[in-house]
Amino acid sequence: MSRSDDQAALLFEPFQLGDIALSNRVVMAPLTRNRATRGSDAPNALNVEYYRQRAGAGLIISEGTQISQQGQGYVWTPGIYSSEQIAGWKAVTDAVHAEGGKIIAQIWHVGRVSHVSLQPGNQAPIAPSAIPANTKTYIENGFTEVSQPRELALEEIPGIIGDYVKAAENAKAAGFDGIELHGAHGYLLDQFLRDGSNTRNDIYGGPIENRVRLVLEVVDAVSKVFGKGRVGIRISPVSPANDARDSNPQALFLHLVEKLSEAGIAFIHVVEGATRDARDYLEFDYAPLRKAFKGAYIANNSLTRELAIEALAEKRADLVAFGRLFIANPDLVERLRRDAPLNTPDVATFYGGDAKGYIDYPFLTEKAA
Ligand code: 8OZ
Repeated sequence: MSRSDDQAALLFEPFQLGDIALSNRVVMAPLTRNRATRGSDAPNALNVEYYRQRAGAGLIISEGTQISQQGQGYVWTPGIYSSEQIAGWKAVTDAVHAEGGKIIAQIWHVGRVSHVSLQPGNQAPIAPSAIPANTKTYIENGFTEVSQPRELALEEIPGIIGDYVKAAENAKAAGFDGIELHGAHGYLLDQFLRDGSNTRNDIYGGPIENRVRLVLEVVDAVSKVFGKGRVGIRISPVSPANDARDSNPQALFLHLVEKLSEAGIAFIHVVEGATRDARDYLEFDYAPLRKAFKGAYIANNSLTRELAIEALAEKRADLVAFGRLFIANPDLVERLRRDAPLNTPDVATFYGGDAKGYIDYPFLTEKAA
């Protein structure tokens, strides 16, 4: 029996994530699918079915969900700021709970990774500094360069924190078990963290202690809504996603994680390496983050069954998150349990479209069992 067979059982142990009781240690990572209702950006029946099918995960983290129209960066991503959106999400969380699953909302502000056509009044997207990201987004008629952002005024920051609080209240009203702040992939919070995108000279810019300020203020504010045992954050220390750059990610993220540990939130969710790509992209030591944080550590990025088991066995992580494998395998937990073959994800249907490539991936049949 290989080490992996021997220790595979670790994946299926129950786990207490802060105040959320999980039935196993397999997490469905947040996955942008661009299938919200056109016009309202509210979740719909198709989205309900998609999440319901995947409720076997110990925890589902919803796709990135914008906290305001200003926080939107791609077409047809769902929001959590209108009553229609809250009602749409309520149907999703009800379906997941009816299947015995748990689901938290990933709340998201894209900052500079947006396009004027998605912004209220076609205005410039906001950012810590007026530095454009060298990245693309997609709008109704296809891929496009992101727009030139404007620098957020100091006086506007309480309003942004207020939008996060409102989103957390809405997530609670929609029946979510908690929230994950999207602090990764070069979006607003990550833009504030990094000196490649934050050149402010007020209390939100400059030294690391200042650049982490917004994240920590948002963490505290949303913790008051949900309780810190139901709050976590996703970070991607070295991922180049959306032109995220920093001169010293090791020092930045160690300091951030120490502060997050003091804040007492339930988890950090760490995208290790380059998003959807090499896990060893750029040198980075994740062990100090794990050590510095007293809550749970969720490991993510291009994990296989083997790598996930290894991470749990070596105690490098408490939970393991899979993205693309969950797109193609609604019953991923069952397949991992049986070490069954996995369906291959179809990249062409990842973003936008209909039921095809969304809710039609086959489950294991009884026969295959
Ligand atoms: C893929 C396409 C659009 C957005 C992320 C929310 O990278 C995203 C995203 C992924 O975190």
